[in-house]
Amino acid sequence: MSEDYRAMWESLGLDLEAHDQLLSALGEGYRQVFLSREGRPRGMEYFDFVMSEVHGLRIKELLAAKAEGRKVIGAFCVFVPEELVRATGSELVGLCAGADFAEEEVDRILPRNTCALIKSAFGFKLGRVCPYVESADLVVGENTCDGKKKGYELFAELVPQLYVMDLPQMKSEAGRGLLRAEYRRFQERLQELTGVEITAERLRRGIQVVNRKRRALARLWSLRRHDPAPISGLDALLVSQVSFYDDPERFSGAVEKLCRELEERVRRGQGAAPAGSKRVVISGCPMAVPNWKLPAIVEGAGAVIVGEESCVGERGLRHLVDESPSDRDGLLEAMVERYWQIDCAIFTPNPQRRRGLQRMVADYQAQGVIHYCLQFCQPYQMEAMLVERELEAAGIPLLRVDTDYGQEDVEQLKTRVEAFLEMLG
Ligand code: BJ8
Repeated sequence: MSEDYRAMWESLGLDLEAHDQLLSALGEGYRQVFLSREGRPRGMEYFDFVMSEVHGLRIKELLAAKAEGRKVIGAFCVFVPEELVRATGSELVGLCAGADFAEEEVDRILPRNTCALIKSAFGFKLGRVCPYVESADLVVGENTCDGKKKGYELFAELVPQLYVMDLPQMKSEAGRGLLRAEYRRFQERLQELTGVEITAERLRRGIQVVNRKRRALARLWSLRRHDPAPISGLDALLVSQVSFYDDPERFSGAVEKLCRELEERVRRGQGAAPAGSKRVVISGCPMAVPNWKLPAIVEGAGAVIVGEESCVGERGLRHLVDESPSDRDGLLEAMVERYWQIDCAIFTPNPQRRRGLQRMVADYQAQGVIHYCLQFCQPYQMEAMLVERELEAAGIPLLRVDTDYGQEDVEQLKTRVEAFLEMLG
């Protein structure tokens, strides 16, 4: 990394030594999981480049945006609407992390039975190794699971400005009204923070930019229906992960280019794994960078992951916002309509998620589902029981995996995954 970047990280208050360690572990993990694999689509070079610059060039861009007077907003949940953020000329970045850091300090603040996703957000902040959180003018939390909801009270002590969005827990009319009211309140907060009035034109433009990104991702996912699948699950997951950091226009262009290449691969019958490989869908908690443990095990065992029923995947990134309403309220309502379809396990009851999962299994011609939960994630761990029951009734094999960010259980997971793949028809 150039000296230029070191000065930039120093200006953000990062702990340079700890940050060096993080980058070197991240680089090594990336080499092992991605760069060492043969036959990846050429279009993945863009995403490899983004990852190699994830704390470099992208941060430089965000700081340049700030120097122009624009704002950077950090968030932990796909319910935070990027359309509104973009309508103020601001940038939205995901803050979830997929690795343990500063564990001792985290254990002094959070209960031990907190999921790894929440612990790592605290660890990256306490360890001063995340340039995204340090660049953020406003961090947005949300009332979803209890761990996040209460965790934000403590996180508020660590960042200059934390805003918490209330979210419904039931898909009722009242719940929808709450989402609408909260998006209006967020709109107000963004206008106040940026001094930019969100007009219908600005909001429509924000919606168009985000729709393009989601359309490109949907095109990519639909190509995974083919046998052989033209892209590995690891590469497809990486693309979804990058969508939370990258410039959205540039990202959409890169995904569209990748899709053109994959369409050509489909025509030639070229796959990431041979035709007839076992096909699985992964369902459950979101996987943030660099959490590639389970997909690497599954694909290392010769199967191909053809879909992610996850917020870093279809659950969080599918569905478009209607761009046609003429006024701002109409566009905001169209946003509510789109976000209302996210079937996160914090909703009760949540039968839509199970239906959506079964649809994915059929669409992607998957032979089984691996249900992935982070330990201590009550919403997804509890819901796993219902998912398992319904899939069993539908004759779809399911493997339940509860794990964390550690590497201690890798061998055990390999054995379980291999046994599961063996029994798939
Ligand atoms: S819409 S999935 S991004 S809340 S793993 S922190 S649930 S204890 S992440 Fe999520 Fe929004 Fe829902 Fe999606 Fe809690 Fe579970 Fe931890 Fe989790």
